[in-house]
Formats: sequence, structure tokens, C-alpha cells
Amino acid sequence: MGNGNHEKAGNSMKSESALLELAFQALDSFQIEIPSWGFANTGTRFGKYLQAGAASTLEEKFSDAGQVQKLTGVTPTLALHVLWDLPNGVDDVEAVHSLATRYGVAAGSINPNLFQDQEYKYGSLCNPSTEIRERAVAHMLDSVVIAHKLGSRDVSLWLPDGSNYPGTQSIRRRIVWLEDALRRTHNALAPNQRLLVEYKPFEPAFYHTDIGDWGMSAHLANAAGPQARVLVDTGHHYATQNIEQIVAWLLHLDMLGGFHFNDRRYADDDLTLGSIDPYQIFRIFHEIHVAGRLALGQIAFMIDQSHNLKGKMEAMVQTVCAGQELWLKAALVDRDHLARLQDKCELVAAEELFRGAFWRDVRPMVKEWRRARGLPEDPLAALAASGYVQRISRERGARMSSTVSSYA
Ligand code: LRH
Ligand code: MN
Repeated sequence: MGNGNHEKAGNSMKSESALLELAFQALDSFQIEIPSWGFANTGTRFGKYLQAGAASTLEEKFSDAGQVQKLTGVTPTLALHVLWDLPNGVDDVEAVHSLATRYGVAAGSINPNLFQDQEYKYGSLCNPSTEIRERAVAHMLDSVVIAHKLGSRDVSLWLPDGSNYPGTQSIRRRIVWLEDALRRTHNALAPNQRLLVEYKPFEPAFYHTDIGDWGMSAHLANAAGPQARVLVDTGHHYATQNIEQIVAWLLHLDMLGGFHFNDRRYADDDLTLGSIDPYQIFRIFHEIHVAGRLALGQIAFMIDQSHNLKGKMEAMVQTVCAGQELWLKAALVDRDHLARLQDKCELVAAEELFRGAFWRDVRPMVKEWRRARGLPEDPLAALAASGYVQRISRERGARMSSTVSSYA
């Protein structure tokens, strides 16, 4: 145990200006991609509460994303879900290009949809029917072409495939079909493209899920090829799992491709980042800072949330700001000092240094950075003052029908 008088934390020794310089560097390196589906009316199986201002056309999603980018300056790309945003596939690419130019937000990761067609009841890439697997692979290859034509680096795959009852599907044969499908998708990638493989332990399948955890995802990415990586959705873990340890391992293995950030109290709740356990995101960001700048370029930060009750624009702006603050808190951990305390097993001193950084109120520094970058110092207040939400609610509200589809 340490000698009690805890060594004074290095960064607290730094001058205010040196700390601010460090903070500005960290905030300049933070960008996060927003999901088109975060602006649309989404719900749970028990219902969907419609918002007048919700986006239902791709233009409206780009308009909303453009507003978030204007207010925050750190969301230059919009994640697209193929069948939701490009229902005509490659034929919609030109339209996306002009919307991206018009609203100042580029197309980001391309997310195939292998979870809504009736034929995927028993799986898509893992379906026992060769014919259905081939159709699913064709959708993957279309997604690669769409990404290439849009200049998007990442094709980001989440697969709902699995089963609900023991003995009803061959887990082994499905692995072989999956390896084959991902290898073929990988081989269609252009040199600058990547395939991100997202894992999820359950839902919609409740007995086995074919890509159920980070180990399965890492193996499949490895087997697919050198341009494949693992995508970590923070909501896709059992409540007791240590997510930052998984992140540390994936960094160690150079297999971490990106994140879908959100928060949860129970399962894949898709709540707003930092709303339930902000310390969780801080601990994850710490592992990224430990990995250093080079790694950062390889790690896509994306938001994956469904804003069922909060105003969608407010929730998105709030999420981006929370991400910036937690990123900066973790950036200001004096990692050299912490490493010395860790190696000397000065547990309390190490924890006080680490958690102390989490307690630090960085909001004044973030405001200063925004002022310096010509951005509104309080994006949420600027959103309210802009009247944007009122305007889109008026314009889009007129079409809102009271009837909502119910679960049964
Ligand atoms: C699945 C998931 C996946 C998306 C979807 C919107 O739970 O996290 O990343 O395709 O949400
Ligand atoms: Mn996700």
C-alpha cells in the first residue's frame, strides 16, 4: 500500500494553459457519426410514439444531420441503413451525393439490412437455404458497391441471425456459411474499405445468435480478411460484462474497428450515451487514449440509439455533447502518472487519480473550445434558439397520421 500522502497528480501540476492546450487537442480529435435512424420515428414492440418533427425522408435525415453538424462541428458523417435510406440501392447513390453536398454532411458507414425480409425468418447469411443465403450475400455485395460509390470507408454489418429453440438449427454449419459469406464480401472490398462485424448476444433471437460475442466477431473478421474489424455496440453486452476489458483486448489484437455508442439499464435499450452509466463510456475512452492517436484513426465512433421519448434533435445534440465531455475527461487522465501508481500498486492513489479525472468538470473548457472554433458554446441552447425543431414539426407534422401500427 502507498505511503498515504498521495503523489500530487501530474496534470493537476500542469499550468491552466498547458491543460487547455491538451484539451483543445483532444477535442479537435473527437468526431462521432450520427445514425439516420436516430431522426426517424422508432419504438419498441409495444408501440411507437410519433413525433411531428420526425424525419421520414432521406432529405429530412440529411437536413437534421446538417443542423447537428452546424451546432456541434464534430458530426461530419451520417450512417445509412441500406433498405431504409437507399430503397433503390445503387440507383439512389446520386441522390445521396446531392443531399450530402446540400446539407454539408457526408455519407458515413453503410449498414446492410438483413433483418426485415420475411425470407430471413430462419436467418440470412446463416439460413439453411442456399438460395436465401445467396440473396443475402447479394445484398452484402450491393452494400459494398454503394459504399464504394459514396466514398464510404465502412460497410458495417449487424446480423440478427440465430434461433429460439435448442436443437432447431446447426450452430456449426451456420458458422461455415457465415465464414464463406464474409470472405466473399471482404474480397469485394476496395483497398480503402473495411468490413465491420457487429456482435450481439441476443434479440431478436433468444436461444443462440450466430455472431454472439466479441470472440466470434473477431474470429469471423480475421477469417474474412485483413480489412475486417470488430464493431462494439455498447448495448450488446450482458449487464455484468466488463466492456472496457473487451475493448482493451481488441486494441491489443488490433481488431477494433469501431463503436456504436448508446446507454442501457438492462439490455439493448438504445438509450442516450451517458444517461445511465457515464463512467462506463469514460472507462472505454480511457482505453482508447491509452492506445494513442494512431489507433484513434482506425476506430470509428458512431451513435446507435433510438429516441423513442426524447425529442430526436435534442437527444442527438445532447448525445454528441455528452460524448465530447466524456472524451475530454478521459483525455485529461495523467496516464504516465497513473501507470507509475499502477505498477507500484498504489491502489487508492491510482483510483483517486483515475476517478478524479472523471469528476473533473470540463464543460468550461469545452465551451472555450467551441468559442475558439466559431461554434455555439451551448449547442442545446442554440438548437432551442434556432427554432429548427418548431419549424420541422410544423412542416412535417401536417402529414402525421394518428394511427400507429400496434404490436399484435
Ligand atoms: C442492432 C443494432 C444494429 C443496427 C440496429 C439499428 O441492435 O445495434 O447496429 O443495425 O441496431
Ligand atoms: Mn448497433
